[in-house]
Parts: sequence; C-alpha cells; structure tokens
Amino acid sequence: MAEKRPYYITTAISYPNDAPHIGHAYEAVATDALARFRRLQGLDVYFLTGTDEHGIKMLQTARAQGITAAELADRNTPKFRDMVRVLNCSNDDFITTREPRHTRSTQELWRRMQEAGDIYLGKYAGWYSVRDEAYYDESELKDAADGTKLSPQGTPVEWVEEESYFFRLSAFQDRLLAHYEAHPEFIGPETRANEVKSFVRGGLQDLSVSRTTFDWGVPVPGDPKHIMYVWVDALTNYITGVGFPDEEAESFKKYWPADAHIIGKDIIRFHTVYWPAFLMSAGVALPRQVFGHGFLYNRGEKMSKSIGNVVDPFALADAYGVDQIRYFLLREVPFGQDGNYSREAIVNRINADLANDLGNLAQRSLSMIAKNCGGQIPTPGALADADERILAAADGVLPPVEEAIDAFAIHRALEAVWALIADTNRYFAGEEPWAHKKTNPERMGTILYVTAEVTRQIAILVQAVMPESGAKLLDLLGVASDSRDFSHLGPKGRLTPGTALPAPSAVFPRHLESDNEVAAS
Ligand code: ME8
Repeated sequence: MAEKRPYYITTAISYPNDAPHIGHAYEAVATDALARFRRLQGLDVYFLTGTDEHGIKMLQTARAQGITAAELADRNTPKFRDMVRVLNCSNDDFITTREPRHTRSTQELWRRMQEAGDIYLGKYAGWYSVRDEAYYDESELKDAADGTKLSPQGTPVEWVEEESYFFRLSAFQDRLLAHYEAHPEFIGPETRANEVKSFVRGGLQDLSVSRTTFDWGVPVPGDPKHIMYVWVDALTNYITGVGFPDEEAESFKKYWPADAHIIGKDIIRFHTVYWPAFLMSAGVALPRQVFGHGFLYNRGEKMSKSIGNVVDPFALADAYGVDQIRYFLLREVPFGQDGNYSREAIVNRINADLANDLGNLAQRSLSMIAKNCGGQIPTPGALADADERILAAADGVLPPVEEAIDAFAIHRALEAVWALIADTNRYFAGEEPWAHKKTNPERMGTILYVTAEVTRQIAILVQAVMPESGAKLLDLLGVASDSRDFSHLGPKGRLTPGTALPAPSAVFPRHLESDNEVAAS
C-alpha cells in the first residue's frame, strides 16, 4: 500500500491562567474536525494541542491569587486536558511548555538564531510597573492626580532601562514579504493576510526577546539571568511537539513542516511575522499555512469575568451534548469570521438541523426497514430517475466538501452535506415508500435502500464534526467499522442487501425546553 501522506495540524497553546472558555473549546473542536477530516481522507495525521505555561500573564494571575505561577499552571492545565477529552478531540499529544523536551528545543532554536547573528544584547527601555512586573506602552498609561503615570491596572510605573536580548526582526522584512508573495496560501483568511502584509511593509522593529525582571520561563542559554520572551518559547512548541531539536527523529522528518496552525485572529502577527522569521533565522522550514479563526462572543458581547458571561464549555457539553456543541460551533459561525453564542441559536440548530433534518431522515427510513423489511437492508429493484438522481447527488458530494475544507471553510462543507440531507428528505417524502407497502413492496424496498445508502454516505461525512453520532448512525446502518472512511464513499461502498440491522434508535433527540440549561445564557 502506498505510504500515507503526513499531515500535521496544531491549535494555539492556551494560557492556563484560568479555566478554559468557549473560545478555547471552539478552536479545539474546529482543529479536531479538520484533523479527523484529513484522517478520513486517508492521511497520516498528527494533531497537537497544549498549554502555554510561562509568561507575565501567568505570573500576574498567580500573584493576585497568592500562589506561584507553577501552582497556577498545575491547577489549570489539567482542565485544558479534560476539555479536549470531554469534547472528543483526537489530539495525538498534549504539550505543556514546562516540559524538559520543550526547554531543550527552545534553547536550541535560540542558539541557532544567535549563531545566525540575529540575536544581540541591547537595552530595553519603557514604562515599567514593579507591582505588575510588566512594561506598558505610553498610550496605555493613565495620569495620576499627582501628575505621575499609572498602568492600566492603576499601579505606579517608572521609566526603566534594562539589559535585554533582541531579535533582529528588522532584517526579515524583505524575506517575509517574498515568502508571502511566493506562498499566497500561507495566511488565511485573505483579510488577515492583507493586514499582515501591510504591517510588514510598514517596516519591522527589532524585538526584545528576554527579561531579567523575573525567572518564570526558559533561561537564555549561556546567560541564565535572562528569561526568554514568552512568544519565543510558546511558538517553539510546534516543533518540540514533533521532536525538535532532534531533526533526525522519525516524527520530525515526517511531520515538519506543519501543514496548518489553527489560531485566533488576535495572534496572527505572532504566527505569520515572528514565527517564520525565527524559523528562517534558525534554518528550519516554515509551516505551510496559518489560519486565523474569528472570535466567539456571547450575544455580541466580549466574554469577560467582570461581566459574568464567560461560557463554560463543560457546562455546555453537559446541557446540550458534545456532538451537538461541536456541530453548532462549526455550522453557526463561518470559519474565519466572528460569531455569537446564544442558547436559542444552539437549541435551534439541535432541533432543526440535527433532530428534524438528519435525525428524522435516519429514523423514518430505518424504522420502516425494521418494520417492513425484516430488519435487513432491502434488495433494490430497478432504479427510477429519482433514485438515480439522489444517489448521484450523494456520490458527488465529496469534491465540494473537500474543496471547502481545503479553504478552511468548515461551515461550507457542512452546508453542502445539509443540502444533500434536504434533497434526501424531499426524495423520501416525494417517493412515499409507505404508499407502496401493499401494492408494490419492491418499490418500497428500493426507496428504502436508496435512502439508507444516501444516509450511509452522509453519516461517513459527518463523522469529522460529530464523531460519536456519525459512528452511531453507521452502526444502525450495519456498516463495518473498517468501511467508514472516505474511500468507501460513492458506488463502491454501497450497502449490501440482506445485511441485518440492529433495532433503530434515535441519534439526535430534540432539545426540550424542560431540559437543563446553562446558567450563563
Ligand atoms: O493567545 N473566541 O493563549 P490564549 C475564539 N498562549 N477564540 C478565542 C477567544 C474567543 N473568545 N479567546 C481566545 C494565547 N481565543 C497564547 C497562544 S500559541 C504559540 C500561544 C483563542 O489562551 C486565541 O485566539 O489567550 C488563541 O488562538 C487561543 O484561543 C488561546 O488563547
């Protein structure tokens, strides 16, 4: 058999300074659906996610809670591990930046950037708050009553100069622009690519990449009083995850460069300017694509603890079901754009798209087969035009779905499948299999066969987004577990007449008003 093409996909690594929120869940679920889709296509997928445990944000939160940053990470990283497990994500590894493998990797990347002459010692100057242990931009500061300056947190700031290593980002402007030019697919969606290009065209300043004011992070090799800037450390997780600095490792040779980094729109610049520049400097190949998804808002409002509208992904999964939430997030929000979460929108998707459209289709045809065909896949007779048409629609649905996924348009892939579901429901209602029961049972059997066969293909396709429900549907259709990937779509995977089916059961129950709801809605 031909070697499977490798495909390496990652999420951003989240700050475990708090419990995960719906934005983290969104990114994990979207990346998982893409990873599962590629596996169903027959690719050898490696999917990495994890947490970003270093950085000032972690230190500040820990201090406010009277604990150490390590204790804070110990408290919250397990919640992120739990979240991806509960959401049925198929990640192959979960990395945390405190792991020794990651220290080695980050220090090696640093050494290479230094050897390339792109790291130099200089002075960092700025408005510094001792209390926050952070620098602030002049524009962020507030004026105190006594004429001094205050941080956005209201803590006193002073003008401080400290020794810092710098990365010669300014030297990469032309190389970055040439890369964007040669690889127009590198940044998606296009609006983000345009923003990045105009930012880089405006000129790049060298980047301060170390601090001496705290010790929470990866020490600079050879000068350990310096701690690396958190983004050098964080971005490097993507190569650590596949074995760097051991470039001869099987996993590194196979999976690097990554095929896709899936991240939120707020961190596009780090991934499409800093990260490729670091890699170019160190002589490591660049990832193929970076896609910035939009932000999720709660009814149009930014989620924040102070407003009290942070949505807990565990509570959502509990109240509505894991596959239901996965489907909602990926269908409701065009991938790449911002979107809204609301209780009504979730319930509407569950009841309309899942219970009515897909659930009813499966339920009505399978219960007729159970009652009228001895619980076996019926033998079809001669096919009518309507049968041929709907089978052809099912057999032809993969290319547009693949095209949508290639463009990271997960919502469009789902729309194409739901258009087929709507057609199949119309076919079923129009052909009225129940009306032939007495007069022409063979015709009834043909309609039920065709409907079951199209449902089989739909079930195979929805597995990427709803792995459990897709599998359940395929169980009900008697499809063997080794016949569920995309190579079984189309005529060659047709259901076998006479296959005994289990007793039908509902895969997508309606969500009733009386069902428990999530408090923060
Ligand atoms: O940025 N909706 O971590 P993070 C959608 N550690 N996505 C959201 C979101 C929202 N409301 N809020 C956040 C970091 N995200 C760094 C990343 S990668 C080398 C280091 C997304 O916990 C956000 O855009 O703040 C990011 O992709 C991810 O969640 C983690 O955010």
